[in-house]
Amino acid sequence: MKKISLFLCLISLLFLSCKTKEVVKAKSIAIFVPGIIDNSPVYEMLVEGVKEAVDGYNEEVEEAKNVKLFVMEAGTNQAEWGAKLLGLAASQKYDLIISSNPSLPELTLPIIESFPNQKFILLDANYQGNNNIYTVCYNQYEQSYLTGYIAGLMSKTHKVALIAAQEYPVMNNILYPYFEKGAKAANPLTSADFRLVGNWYDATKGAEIADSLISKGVDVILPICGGASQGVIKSAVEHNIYITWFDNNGFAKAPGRIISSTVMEQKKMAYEVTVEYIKEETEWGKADMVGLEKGYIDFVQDDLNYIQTVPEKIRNAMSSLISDIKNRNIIIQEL
Ligand code: RBF
Repeated sequence: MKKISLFLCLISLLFLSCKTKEVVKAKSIAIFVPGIIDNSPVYEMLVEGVKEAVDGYNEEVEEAKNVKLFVMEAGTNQAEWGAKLLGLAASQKYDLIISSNPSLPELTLPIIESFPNQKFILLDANYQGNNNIYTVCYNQYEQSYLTGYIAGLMSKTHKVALIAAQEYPVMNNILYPYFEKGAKAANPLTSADFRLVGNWYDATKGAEIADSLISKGVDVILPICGGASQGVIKSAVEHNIYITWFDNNGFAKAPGRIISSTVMEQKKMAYEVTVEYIKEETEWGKADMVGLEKGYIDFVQDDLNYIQTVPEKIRNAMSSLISDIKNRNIIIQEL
């Protein structure tokens, strides 16, 4: 009798321990970088934010509950992104794939059809109503307008330009038009040129385009071209013209030449959405929109390089425009 009850006891212990294991099943996350991390602020911030959230969580919990993290750099050949993303989902190793790019929702939809358990959090993207996807989109109307506005105020030749890596809907419908709008609002005489590198990495081509724009009188350039931006900065330094920087704080890249940093708080956002996911609080199917008012778009005003490079009068004009947008006295464009 004693033997039987010992046996039953052992069985129930075994059962309990299996159950406990099931409860603590650790989550696994993959970051899908559509491009290369280096020199792409949006991707640098994405990876930093997710890593910080995972590391912070793992420090607090027992090892069995540790969230596993894998980073995939999909590279610059965009034709391969779909297959690489599909490969990640098909491995069924990752509960969540987190990424950042406006073109991502389109790539995930056929994958979700085949792998209905695969969840995606997509930043810098906008897609509503699919229960496997949660997106966050930044108000880039505000971000581009503010950038154009300071470019227009600082240009002495009244010729500014945007050098883009490639054309895409957000670039063609928001980033360039609102950069131009801001520049003209600052000074109606301003013209805003638009040039394409053709990829997100070629710094030599970036420098060539900048050189040619400068030879035509352009004296403020906004580069949105990943690694190619390095070439644009090099040219700006050589010719003593100005750069307006986008997405993160770029003042240190060329002190005295960078006149603004219009940032998206993607690191903070990546951190927050990862924590939310780990806590199982993600609002699947939702598309969040955030801008200046909520603090996820910002214009850096306290950097010493900004204060030293931009005259006080122009800094005051920027400060009052920013307050007007925050207080909704001026609405650039609702999302
Ligand atoms: N931004 C980068 O900084 N690096 C990239 O490699 C990059 N690749 C992109 C590829 C595609 C197809 C699209 C639509 C956008 C890409 N972006 C990239 C731009 C990014 O999503 C965002 O629009 C800009 O960083 C401006 O905020």
